[in-house]
Amino acid sequence: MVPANWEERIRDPKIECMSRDEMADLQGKKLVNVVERVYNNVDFYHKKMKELGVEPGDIKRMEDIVKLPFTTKEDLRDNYPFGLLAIPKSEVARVQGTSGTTGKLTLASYSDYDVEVWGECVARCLTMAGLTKDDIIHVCYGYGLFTGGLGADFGARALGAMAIPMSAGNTKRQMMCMEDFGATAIACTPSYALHLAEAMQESGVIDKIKIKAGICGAEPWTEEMRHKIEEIMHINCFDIYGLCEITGPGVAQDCIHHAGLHVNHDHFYPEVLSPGTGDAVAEGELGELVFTTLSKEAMPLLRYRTKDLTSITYETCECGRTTPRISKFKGRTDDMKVIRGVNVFPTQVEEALLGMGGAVAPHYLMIVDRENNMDRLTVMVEVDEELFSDEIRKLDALKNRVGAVLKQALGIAVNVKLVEPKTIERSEGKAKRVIDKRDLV
Ligand code: DLL
Repeated sequence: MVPANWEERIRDPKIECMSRDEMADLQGKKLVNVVERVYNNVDFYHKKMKELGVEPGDIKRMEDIVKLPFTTKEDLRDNYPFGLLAIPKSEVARVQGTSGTTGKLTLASYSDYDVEVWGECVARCLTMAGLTKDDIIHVCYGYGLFTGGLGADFGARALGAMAIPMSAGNTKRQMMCMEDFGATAIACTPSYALHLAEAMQESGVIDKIKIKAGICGAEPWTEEMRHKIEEIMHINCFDIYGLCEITGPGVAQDCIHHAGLHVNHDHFYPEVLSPGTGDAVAEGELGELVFTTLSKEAMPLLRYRTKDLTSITYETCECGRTTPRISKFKGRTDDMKVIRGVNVFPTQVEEALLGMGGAVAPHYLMIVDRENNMDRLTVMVEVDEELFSDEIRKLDALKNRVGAVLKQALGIAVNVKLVEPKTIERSEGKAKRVIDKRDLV
């Protein structure tokens, strides 16, 4: 068991600005500890390590991590719900799950200490966004098994700030509470932030609201989308990342320089690997993000394959933090669509549409189906209502322009469907950007 005072924590600049060697030493010690714990307490890891011929004694320093087995989402499902516990069930303080709505959920267990570390990591992120104990954080991530709401809440608590536990939904009420309680920060998905921003603009409350920062994450989004939200709300938006298996939000976040997301690597050791071979890719190259939890008590994971695609840099950031930074997520290996042999991500569509200087709204939906045995991609995009009352010629010209921009960005021809504002369903949680009907035909 990791003693509660195992390492220095609480927003200690020493942790976030530690030299590489010192950090590697700390991480190595923690890795030795976690490997010993899972080998002795988790049948799954005991067997996996035996199969690979690895004993805990073979793991002496951080570089030895490559000897360890991977863990996949399927392994979590096979051991659902409590098969990967490294502590007695009676010591589990809480469980959290993924936000997915299909099939069995992915469940993760947390001890009291795990919850404390989680809150601490979110507090570091809030601090990175310039927030202090004097801030009022309006949380509209969902509360419940999903880690968004509670994670932001635990972070606000660790920071000493005030949390407003709104959860998602009822935009009018959200705006009223934001104004009445004097919220200074908002925590929600980027798609919901955009929806709120537009609603505030429409109802004219934008100038009455004191929000200065948005802590947005839980889904892939682009720099263009960040600028859009920032521009409407006059705030700074930060990209917070996490997953329930590792801890909820708070695994990583960008600072004011927006030059990648700083990973809290004293607790979550990142590797970026080629999804095919499982070997490390070069610094700056795109690969699958893999995490080993270094502090987790209840359900530690070795080399967990997140399926999230990013790149990593170890250069010190302008802000002074030495923590490695991962690039804004391009997507997941499993939300990448292969359309007529070309890899397509929703973020590419978002970037291209938002790069059109306001010609179209940043609300879109990709529909993939088949016609004459060929894959077909249709992108529905919202445009200004006025355009529909204008001459058909203008609408056609815009449609052609959008088609050309998307073809250039994606490398395939796209069927464009321009639709009126609010046609595409708004999401209060994670936005649904793609409907793939190919499995159905
Ligand atoms: O989405 C935790 C979270 C809540 C993060 C609130 C940030 C804010 P899960 O439901 O387990 O947990 O989903 C995890 O969501 O593997 C990514 O694919 C995606 N994801 C999370 N944050 C980001 C982000 C929460 N900032 C999965 N950018 C992850 C891109 C993200 N994708």
